[in-house]
Amino acid sequence: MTPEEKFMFDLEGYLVVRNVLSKEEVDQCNEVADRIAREQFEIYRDDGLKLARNITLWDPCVQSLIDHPKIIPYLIELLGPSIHFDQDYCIFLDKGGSKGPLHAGTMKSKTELLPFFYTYRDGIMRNGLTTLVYALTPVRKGDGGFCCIPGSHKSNFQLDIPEDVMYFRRPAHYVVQPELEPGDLIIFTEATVHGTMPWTANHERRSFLFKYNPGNTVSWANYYNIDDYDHLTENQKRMMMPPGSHGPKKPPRLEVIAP
Ligand SMILES: O=C(O)CCC(=O)C(=O)O
Repeated sequence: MTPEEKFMFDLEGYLVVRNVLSKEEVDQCNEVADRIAREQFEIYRDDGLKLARNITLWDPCVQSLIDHPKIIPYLIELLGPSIHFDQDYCIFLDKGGSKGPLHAGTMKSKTELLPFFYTYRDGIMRNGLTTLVYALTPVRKGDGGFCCIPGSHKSNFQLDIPEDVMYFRRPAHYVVQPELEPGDLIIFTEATVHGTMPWTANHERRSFLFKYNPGNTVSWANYYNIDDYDHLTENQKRMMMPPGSHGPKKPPRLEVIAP
């Protein structure tokens, strides 16, 4: 991560990294999606939302995104050397589709302790659940899709965001929707308030989401089973270990190997 990227992530709670996937990698993922996605959608809503979980089982090219060499330095910088792969899914949207309103942040639940946080101390950024969104189709200004409130990971007034803004009934200048080319990546901490604006473009939004935690925390209750996968890399195996840091039954979590 460059000093400017660290500055931007600390300032805004999210970052757009351009050209993480090559054209060949994007084409491969789109070809797999064309071939497989339709039978896999767990959610296929009339409004245009299509969502499937465990897309890393679709094809080796999707599995390879778990520890893509270009993302490992970002994960280590933001989560520390021990990383837990929490969950993966795709969000495809047809015109009119949306996954949901603005949500997450650090204070959205008054009762539940969420594993969403952002802190900085002694030169180290520490994040809870951190999400990578790969764009497989273009996202232009006003198309909708991923949006967030930059800087909200540090806001002390998250509970005061008005409901009509949360539900996109009233546009607010502090909600941004990044423009993306296929192969671009958004990295954000779930401590940043974010959501999915209704999709307005004629083409399909295709995005793959990969979520990670520090090695001793978890968000999604279903852990990965390494027996479901062929040819896991060493880093993939390490990141798929159940979360935790101590305990007699637990094999020592090994640090992710930097490329
Ligand atoms: O549309 C997006 O990329 C955001 C998705 C999201 O916030 C979620 O799945 O919880």
